[in-house]
Amino acid sequence: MARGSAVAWAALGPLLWGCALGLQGGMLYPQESPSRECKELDGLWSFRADFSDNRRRGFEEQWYRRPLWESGPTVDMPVPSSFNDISQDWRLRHFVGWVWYEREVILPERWTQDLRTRVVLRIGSAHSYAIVWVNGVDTLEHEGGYLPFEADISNLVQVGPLPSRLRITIAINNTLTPTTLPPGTIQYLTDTSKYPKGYFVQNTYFDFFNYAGLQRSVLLYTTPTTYIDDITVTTSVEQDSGLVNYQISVKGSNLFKLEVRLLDAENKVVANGTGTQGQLKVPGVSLWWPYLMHERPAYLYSLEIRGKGFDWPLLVKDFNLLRWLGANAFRTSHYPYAEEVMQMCDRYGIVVIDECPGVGLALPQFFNNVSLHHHMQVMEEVVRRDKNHPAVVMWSVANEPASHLESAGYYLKMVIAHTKSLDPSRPVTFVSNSNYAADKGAPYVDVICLNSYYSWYHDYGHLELIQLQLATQFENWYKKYQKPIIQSEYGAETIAGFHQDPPLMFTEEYQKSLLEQYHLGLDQKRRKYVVGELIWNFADFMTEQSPTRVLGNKKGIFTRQRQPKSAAFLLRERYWKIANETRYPHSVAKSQCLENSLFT
Ligand code: GCB
Repeated sequence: MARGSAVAWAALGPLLWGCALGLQGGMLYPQESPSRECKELDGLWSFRADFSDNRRRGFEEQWYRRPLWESGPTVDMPVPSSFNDISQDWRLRHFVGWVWYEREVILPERWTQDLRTRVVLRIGSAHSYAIVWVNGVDTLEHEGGYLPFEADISNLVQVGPLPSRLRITIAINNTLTPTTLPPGTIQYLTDTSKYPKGYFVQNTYFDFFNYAGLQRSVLLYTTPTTYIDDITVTTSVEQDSGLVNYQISVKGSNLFKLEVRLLDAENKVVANGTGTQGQLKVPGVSLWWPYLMHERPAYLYSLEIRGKGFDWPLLVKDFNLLRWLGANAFRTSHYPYAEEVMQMCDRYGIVVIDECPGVGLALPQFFNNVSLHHHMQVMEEVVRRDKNHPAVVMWSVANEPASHLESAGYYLKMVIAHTKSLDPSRPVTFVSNSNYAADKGAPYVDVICLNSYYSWYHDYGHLELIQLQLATQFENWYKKYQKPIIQSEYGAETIAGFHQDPPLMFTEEYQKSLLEQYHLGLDQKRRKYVVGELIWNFADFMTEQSPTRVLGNKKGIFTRQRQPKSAAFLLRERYWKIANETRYPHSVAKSQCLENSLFT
């Protein structure tokens, strides 16, 4: 047992209570403590893609039985990263099928000899289906990228006085099918006058490159054999006191004593408790509050992590840019981000709409029972992982599903209801681009989130129409549902360095003018029922190749290298202005004071 295990939330987050997860066990972020050790396996792994016609040679030849180099050539592959961007072999960039990763590890003797130690292998994410062997033994399988999974491997490593060398083999399949999330289809092209025999392509229905591999950290960690498996924290405020309800799940034994200590940001104990559940009271609490929170829940901003391969320097740069802009929120479009990103949001006071990989639900056949079941399971995994983050203010179960279909209406109703049963304390939404009169999922959401691209995907160049069309959009939706609305996407493709005045599409001037028109429209409704605006997108990002994408999606306010386009300065002015107005509603003259106080 982690003696005196501390429940260390300096921050008070939204309420979450009675979480009814169907999943077995918790998924706490591994942290070192006097009773827990971590061993990160980031770095170089051996790698091979299975280029055989049926992509199954690895299974037929049982590559996991022996070191990978014994069954054929391997290449170096960094973990975490997406394998697509690393090699000069174009076939790997577009590879669909099984890839194999392997890493040997030497374990400390106390991990293998002390039977009171539990050894766990944890994979931060593997996109999309993964099978894991430890020393050739089938140990773990997981479906779905973007979320962590783990297995207790004590039995495999505590096998007597053997050398403490461990071989971890992970086979990952990135194929997207009608029942994966996101879904996709494999299309065989059978006209032999155009395509070689057996030729197929992976079709996807979303707008980002299907990067794959071990994109987040892999690690080993230990716990005692009696251990804390999960913690659920919910909070509330009573006058100037913070109330922290906790529920702790202990596994391995019924014989334990649990001391609970609540630490503040400076590691000072601010409250104590005992037992697996209870309430801690913190008098004179300073509440977690979103950075630059306005009178409305959010003024939001969307963020993309390069190739999904987790990378600290890029992450810190992105948060510096968010602060520079004065943005206070984003949506995890369109899949859960790394846990380290969520921790940064807690620390920097950035509000998050936590979106699952329910993107590309574009075809009727994607709304089937198998997918529905998997989608619910994914929401369980998202809520289990992120429930204790104060930054999370809402769950999003999907982006732009074909929500005009009857079958989609039922499907969304079920996923939303399930998510609410997992976390009754937070609102749930999905992001719609359907017509207000046709949308079958909107009745079930708490907040309406809308994507629209006026004067971009239609009425090309006609910026003068934006205000009218935006007002119509808001009024129609509000009249029908009377729910708060977030403009969850708007923007324009912009190639940095393209200039034209008067503005033409693809230039920096056009992006700026388009945003200005949207902002005029948003300001009309901002103090009424529109509670957020998220520009698409924070930075340019890679997509599949197509005639409408010039080396990826260029709707970023920053380039993929994180340099500002002209619109970034416009936004910076707008966000700081809104922040100052809403923080100091009676003295707009203080225009720079907030900015200065935050940066000195
Ligand atoms: C959308 C999608 C987003 C795309 C964007 C675009 O509506 O939600 O994934 O990247 O439009 O730029 O077309």
